[in-house]
Amino acid sequence: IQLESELRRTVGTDRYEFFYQPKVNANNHEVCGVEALLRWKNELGEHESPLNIVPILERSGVIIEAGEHLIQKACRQLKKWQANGIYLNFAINISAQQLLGSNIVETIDKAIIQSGCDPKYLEIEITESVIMSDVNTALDKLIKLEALGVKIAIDDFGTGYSSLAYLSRFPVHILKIDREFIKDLPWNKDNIAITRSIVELAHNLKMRIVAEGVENQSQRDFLASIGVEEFQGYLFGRPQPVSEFEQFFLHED
Ligand code: G
Ligand code: G
Ligand code: MN
Ligand code: NA
Repeated sequence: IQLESELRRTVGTDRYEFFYQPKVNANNHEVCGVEALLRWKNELGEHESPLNIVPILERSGVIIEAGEHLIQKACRQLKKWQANGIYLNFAINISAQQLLGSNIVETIDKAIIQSGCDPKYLEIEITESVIMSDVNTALDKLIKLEALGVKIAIDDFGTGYSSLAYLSRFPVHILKIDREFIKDLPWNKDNIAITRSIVELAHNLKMRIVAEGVENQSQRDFLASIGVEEFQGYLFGRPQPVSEFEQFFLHED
């Protein structure tokens, strides 16, 4: 309860911050995008993980207002990079309450207009299980979000008991293969088969594939060999504050 009221009290302040993790192109290993990952600073100045924070925000409903500020913050950062000639895909995560229980379409539309960012670089990451929890509402929202010009990514794909054939009815542009299937590649025969078939189906459905949790070169080489377009993971970079991200990944050369 104390944490909840502290989270509520600090909505819209810089106690809510994004760390940025690079996504790299599988062919040339150049940074082609980022995922913005929430960190919340406690009274001691320590960064709390969204794994602890987001469930409390969701339960208390604070996620709606906090999320509006975060979406605005993300769009302002995207615009800032675009104004400096840096064109990266920019992914934000949207929770169940945000997608299904708020006016997310209006919130994102407003943030795009107020920031002046080009929305075709904005990606909305939604987990498969959130979509499957209320298929009709999710479909309605995703169609409206797509109409704003943003891209839709399915996060943690492969864990949520849906099928790709089913998801093909949804406006989905990007599929992120869950870390769980990546971690013991290229040794685990089941996961080899699973990742191969996800990639093949996704490509037939004209979706782009991102592998998350890429930690070593043998994973990277296997994933490249089966046609994955983008990698995200500790092999290429950890989530880090904006200044470090800019310093390490956006240096001009
Ligand atoms: O970066 P980290 O591993 O701590 O993130 C854990 C999870 O928290 C992510 O998988 C993501 O789904 C969720 N998350 C991260 N940032 C945000 C955010 O800004 N909003 C929401 N709703 N979820 C987030
Ligand atoms: O749930 P979502 O996929 O949005 O979350 C991304 C989370 O995954 C972040 O919290 C980030 O810290 C974590 N992450 C990113 N890359 C790696 C990786 O290579 N290995 C592991 N174990 N976790 C990672
Ligand atoms: Mn994500
Ligand atoms: Na994920």
